[in-house]
Amino acid sequence: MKIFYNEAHAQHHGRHEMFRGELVPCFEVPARADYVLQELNARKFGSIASAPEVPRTVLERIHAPRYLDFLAGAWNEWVALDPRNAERDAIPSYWPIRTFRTDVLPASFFARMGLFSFDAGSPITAGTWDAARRGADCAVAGARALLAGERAAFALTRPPGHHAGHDFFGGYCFLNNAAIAAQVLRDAGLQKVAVLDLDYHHGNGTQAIFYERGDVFFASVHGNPHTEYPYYLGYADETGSGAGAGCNLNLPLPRGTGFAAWREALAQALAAIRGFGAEAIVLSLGVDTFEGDPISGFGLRSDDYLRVGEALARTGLPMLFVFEGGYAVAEVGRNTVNVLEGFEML
Ligand code: 5XA
Ligand code: ZN
Repeated sequence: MKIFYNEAHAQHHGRHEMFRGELVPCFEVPARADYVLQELNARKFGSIASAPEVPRTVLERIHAPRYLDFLAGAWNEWVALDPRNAERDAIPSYWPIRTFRTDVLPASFFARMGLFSFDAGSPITAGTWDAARRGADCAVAGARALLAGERAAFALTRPPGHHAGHDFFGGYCFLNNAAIAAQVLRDAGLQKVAVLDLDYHHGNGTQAIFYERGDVFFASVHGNPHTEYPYYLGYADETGSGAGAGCNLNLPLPRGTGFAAWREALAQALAAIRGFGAEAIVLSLGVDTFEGDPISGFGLRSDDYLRVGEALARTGLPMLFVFEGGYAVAEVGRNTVNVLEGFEML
């Protein structure tokens, strides 16, 4: 398996996020990727490389130019407002919800930060843009590895991506790595691609990006949004629209779900992907389904992730794994690499 590691990931290191009414230290920390890298090295797993830089036009296949402009300049704008801002992260606190205008790009930095986001849990730091951009490079390199004939590749990167939409960040995500990779596969000539999201949280950004398209199937197994983040998307009756009708499958499960029920949902998602006729799968690999995850509520155990990898391998489809969530930091390496090992062993 080819592994593309984002060497710039630690440049994104948020200090605080808004969580249940208070500012708390960020859950999404550089150590997460460090532990995965450590585990890959310990198991002598795959060849680990850095990824070449992709032109911005590749990002623009998924993200709005004005959103990319905002992200690229956000930190400098923030610090220009007050030099003391260099010591604190930028966190949005105003949002244009229903009845407000979103066509106007306000001059105010705070107003634009709210326009391009949906929560206060995703701080922008000095290195956020570089880390996110280099992460997208890893996802693209992984997609290109599949196109070159690799059976599987892994983009080991953070910040994660599946909550990021066409023109918004949130849920610790800024650029939608999985969506960018799926688009690269399509642009290279694959007719049908699937994105399968196994993170605990519904990948609202990925769903929204492909919702009206018939060429990219999106399937997700996740915590029921009635009670779980991101709350406002991820329900079972969202099945796609227009050309994408029937190409979106949400399998929400209640908090407390264990592996037996979870793997049945996985089997259902894989059957749907097979029925769609996907030629490759981009796998949003979050391991916050782990029983010890501090912000999630499923009960998967470390050994279960080996079985997950095996089930994915049985599809026989080329697979690009893209790292997403997982905050039981000390176990995140073992759980993630268990999926990859289960896949490789079959
Ligand atoms: O997959 N998404 C996450 O793990 C982030 C959830 C953010 C909750 N504030
Ligand atoms: Zn998650």
